[in-house]
Amino acid sequence: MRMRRTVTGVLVAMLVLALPALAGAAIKKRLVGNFDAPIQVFAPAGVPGSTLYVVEKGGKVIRREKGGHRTVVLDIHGHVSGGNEQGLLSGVIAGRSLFVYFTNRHGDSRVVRYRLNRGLGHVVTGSQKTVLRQSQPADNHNGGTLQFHQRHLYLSLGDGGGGCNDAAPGSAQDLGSKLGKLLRRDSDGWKIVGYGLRNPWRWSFDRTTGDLYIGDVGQDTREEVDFLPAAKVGLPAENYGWNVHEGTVSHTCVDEYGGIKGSGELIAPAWDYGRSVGSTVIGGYVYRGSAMPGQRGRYFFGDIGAGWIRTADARTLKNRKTLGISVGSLYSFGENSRGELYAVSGDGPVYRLITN
Ligand SMILES: [Ca+2]
Repeated sequence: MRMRRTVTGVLVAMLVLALPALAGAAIKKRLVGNFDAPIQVFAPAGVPGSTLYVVEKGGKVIRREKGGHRTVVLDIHGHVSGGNEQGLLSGVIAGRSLFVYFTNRHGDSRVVRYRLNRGLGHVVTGSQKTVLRQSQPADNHNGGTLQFHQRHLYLSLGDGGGGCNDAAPGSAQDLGSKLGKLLRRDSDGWKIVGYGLRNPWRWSFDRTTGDLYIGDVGQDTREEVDFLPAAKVGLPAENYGWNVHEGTVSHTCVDEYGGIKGSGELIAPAWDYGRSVGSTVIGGYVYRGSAMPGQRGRYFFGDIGAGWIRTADARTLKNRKTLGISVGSLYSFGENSRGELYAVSGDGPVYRLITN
């Protein structure tokens, strides 16, 4: 009897232990460090996997290295605005250039390039050059992430704010405006790569395939993740539909400022969701690292309003799973040089996502 009970107990224990393995190893968050309102993290190719550049909303870029050693790479706190959706919002390093995207003291958007020293640890004094100037009619929808991909700098810009694209009326469908766009910097200036975006706060390229994923924050109805295969990235620009379409729902805005414009292919979201699921999508990354082998090829994203983090199949966004972790004030995901994933909380913590 005692033996039988023991055997049964062992079997139950084996089954219980096997379940997490069947479902994929549980994902955990491991604290990297606390920062002052961190808003994004990134790392250029070639730096060690332990090196992370942390963008602080107040105006600093901090390099965090193995053992926790920190260096202030850039400090422009005197030049950025401090509104809710304003500040230093994104950065990226390409070669020895550091590009930063921020709202200046007047609330207008700027992209500035700095030269870095050989060790990529500090900017060279006097090296700054403004490479984008965009006036902002309102303090919200400054959506914006810089990415560097195949020798080009990219930036997402929100529609200028207000409800229903009212602050810069109809900007997202206006091919003469940089607002509500995904932009690429070419040798002869900024080109529109995508339009009809509302507030593409966080977006990324799949570092392996070059596919594009955009988390476009919705208004009152739908949050969406847009997908574009690598072969379509570039001209002609695709149309993501705002403000005629909010996710898969149409005509949520009364004034559509002339409706759909241009000849861009209309791209429906790969996945969109309503208010019962979340309220502010935070676009993430397709995981290409090695620390979470069961997650390779899965797209990680979140919702700052609902507080969840999910994974989904790349491309289709199907087979979605909610992770058993949450990150308060989730402003961004980020990758290190080896494709390991991080989650950034505006409350201070930066976490690495791991499975052990
Ligand atoms: Ca859309």
